[in-house]
Formats: sequence, C-alpha cells, structure tokens
Amino acid sequence: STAAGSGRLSGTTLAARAAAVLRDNDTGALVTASPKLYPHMWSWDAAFIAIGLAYLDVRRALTELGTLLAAQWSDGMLPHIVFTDADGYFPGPDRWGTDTVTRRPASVRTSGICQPPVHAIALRRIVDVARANSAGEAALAESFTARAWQALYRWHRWIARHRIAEPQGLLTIVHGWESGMDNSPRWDAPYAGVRPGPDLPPYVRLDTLGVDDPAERPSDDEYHRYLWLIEQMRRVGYEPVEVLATSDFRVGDVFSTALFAVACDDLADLADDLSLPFRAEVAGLRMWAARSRRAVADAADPVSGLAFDLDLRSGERLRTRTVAAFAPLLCSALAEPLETRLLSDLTGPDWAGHPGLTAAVPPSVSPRENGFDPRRYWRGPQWPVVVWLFSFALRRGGHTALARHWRQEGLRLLSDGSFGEYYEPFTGEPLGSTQQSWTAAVALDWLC
Ligand code: 9WN
Repeated sequence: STAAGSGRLSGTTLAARAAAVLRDNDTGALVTASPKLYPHMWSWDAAFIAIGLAYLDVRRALTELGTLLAAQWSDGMLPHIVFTDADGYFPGPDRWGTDTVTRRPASVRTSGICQPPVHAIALRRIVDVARANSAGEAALAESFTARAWQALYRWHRWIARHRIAEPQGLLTIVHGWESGMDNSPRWDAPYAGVRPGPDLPPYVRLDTLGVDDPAERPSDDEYHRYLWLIEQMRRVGYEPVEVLATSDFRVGDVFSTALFAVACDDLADLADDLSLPFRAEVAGLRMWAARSRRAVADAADPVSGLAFDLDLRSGERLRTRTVAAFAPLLCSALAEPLETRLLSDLTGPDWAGHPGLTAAVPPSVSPRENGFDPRRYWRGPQWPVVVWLFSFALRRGGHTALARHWRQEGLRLLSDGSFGEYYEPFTGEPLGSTQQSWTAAVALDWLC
C-alpha cells in the first residue's frame, strides 16, 4: 500500500495507521500526547486529539474533552498537563507541587500553568463532524456542548480576567511552555532575563532520553530557566495575581491571542447555534474576540503585516521571524493589502516556498532567519499541528485553494506513517517523538 515504491503510504493505509496510534495511546479516559516522551494528557494536544477521535468515534472524542474539563481548576484555569500514573516525564506532579493548591480538583494531579485556548475551536469542529456523520452523533455532540459550555466559558473568562494585558490587549504567558512553542526564538530575549536562583532544587532531565538525539530538544540552559519559572510560581501557590507580579517571564503572545479570538467566537457561535440561554456571556465572548483581534492587528508591523510578541517586563517588541508572526492570518485581523502581503510572504521563498523544502508548508522559523536550526524543536522544524491550524484558518477565511494545497503538502510530510512530533524541513525526517497523537489526529482530519 505504498505509492509506487516511494515509501509513502496510501491515504487509506495512513488513516488506518493514524487511528491505530490514537487507539494505542488511549488509556480509556485520555489519549496520551505520545507513548514514550509524553505519557500524560496535554491541554492543547487534547483538543486536536479530540478532533481526530471524532472521525473514529464521536462519543470517545467528547470523553477526551470531558477528561480535560474535569481537571479544570475552580477559578476556571485549564491546566497544561493532566497527569496519568506513568513515570518517565519530568517535571512530574511532585515537582509542580500543585497537590497543596486547593483550586485544583482533588481527584486529579495537574501542572500549574496553561496552554493556548484552542478547545472551543475543537468542540465546534467536532459538532460539525458529528452532524456530517449521523443524527445520533449530532445529538451526542450537541448535548455535550450544552453541558460543557459553561466550563469552557469559565476558562475563557479566566484568561480575560487574568491574562489579558492592558492596554495592548495581548494574551499574557508566564512560561514559554504556555505558548506551546517552548524554545522558539520568540522567547530568547525574555528568557535572557530569567536568572535561576541558587536555591533552585536539583533535578534530572528525562525528556532527552525519549528522543534519538538530545540536540532535537531544548538545551540544558533553557531547561534550567523553565524549572526556575516553575519554582517561582510554586512558591506563590500558582495564584494568578501573584504569578503575574513575581514571574521573571511575562510576555504578550500574538499567536495565543489570535487563537483566543477565534475560540471566543466559536464558543459564542456554539451558544447561538444551539440556542443556549447565555446571552450576557455570549456578548462578553464577542467583546473578547474583537478586543483580541484588535490586539493582534495592533501588534502587526504596518509594512510587512507580521505581528510581533511583546515582552511586558522590558517593553521590548520581539521581532524574530517565526511562524507565529503570521498570527493575523489565523484570526483575519488585517484588512487588505496587508493580508495578501502576509500570504505571499508565507507562501514565498522565505517560508513555505523555500526551494529546499521536502513539503511546501511553513517551518517554525524561516530558513533565512539567523539561528534557524532545522533539527531543534521549535527553532526550525515543521510542526504538522501548526500547518493544520493555518490551513484550517485559511479555509475558513476563504483561501480554499491554498488550504487544499497545504493539506496535500502536509500529508506528504506525514506519508511515511511514523507520525513524528516535528519534521526536518529539507529531508522530511521525523524528529522528536514518534506516534505523536496530535500528528495522527491532524492526519485524520486531513484524510477523512
Ligand atoms: C512541555 C505535548 C507538548 C506540546 C507542546 C510541546 C511539548 C512539553 C515538553 O510537548 O512541550 O509542555 O515537555 O517539551 O512544545 O506544544 O503540547 O505534545
């Protein structure tokens, strides 16, 4: 079933393999992010995984979102990791020290930070998939939505209350992990201001054991800073106001802000669509969506249209050219001619149109940017989930031909069937973890 000896699997075989990855990583209540490197549930992975699951079993997809929502803290925060009993990942729940935090539900162990708010986007997608499947599945998805809506709203309200930095209106992150793009060069300048104290408790990294080559992961120096930030937050009990006041890292993230804008509208649309009785909440969501979209537009360079993060501690604009700078395309933040300008940049030779690429989809950093590293994590490789987000947004924004093209090129990347976490852009080699659940989920959404 490979295409003419190319080592590429046919669509049917690839879909079957993707389904097998999700099945193999399924513990019953949750699908782990990957079998070896990440044996727990990650917040934004879970959203994408749920979309993939919807093509196999809508009920199971809804369970995934339900498991994540059951770990929601009483103030509304959705934690970035929901831990299983598995060992082998560091920092685990003991290091996070969240067991003493009473806002965490007693039944689960979690981390103390969050990740990009893509969950309402996923739920809306699942409702659409369910409706296309059958009346029975549609009813399941709709009744789940009616039950889960307020929890998702409380998650959005937590962000609006605690993480929207005025006057810029960007979504604030307090750790690179909250962006989902851990060691992106976006965060190099802010991390330079993170100075681990001598009282940082010792630790041993485990993540480097889960990959072929430690150079595919962040450096030790970066990890030291990651652990220091956790230590700072642990000391204030992850209390949101105190975290903002004490953290060495406070950045307005354009990519997360764009996703928040889309997610707020999607959650509001779900309420309207199902005639849920939440008029005031829907008005709030529409306002947060508009405010976030405006913040992304305000962060955009007036000539190039690229949107740049803002270091809220130093006031510095972070002008590294990473794929996140195309955030305005995710939420249609910019009017013409800037939108077209951004699109031609992203499809041109600095990005997806670079002549050396195996698959013509955007890498995490432009190959023409200083410091681009084709093998190291968020510093250059292509990430299927990011490609999926852009092609999904482009299709919604009416750029259907380009969306179709990226779907096809994205599938080219995945067609060896190993479901890598990320890919070397020039050789197409899968890097990091394999059997990565969200990569399999993205394949299912593209194929089904
Ligand atoms: C830290 C699970 C997660 C993704 C992130 C990705 C990576 C974790 C790590 O893996 O981060 O949260 O240990 O490297 O950067 O986007 O959610 O797949």
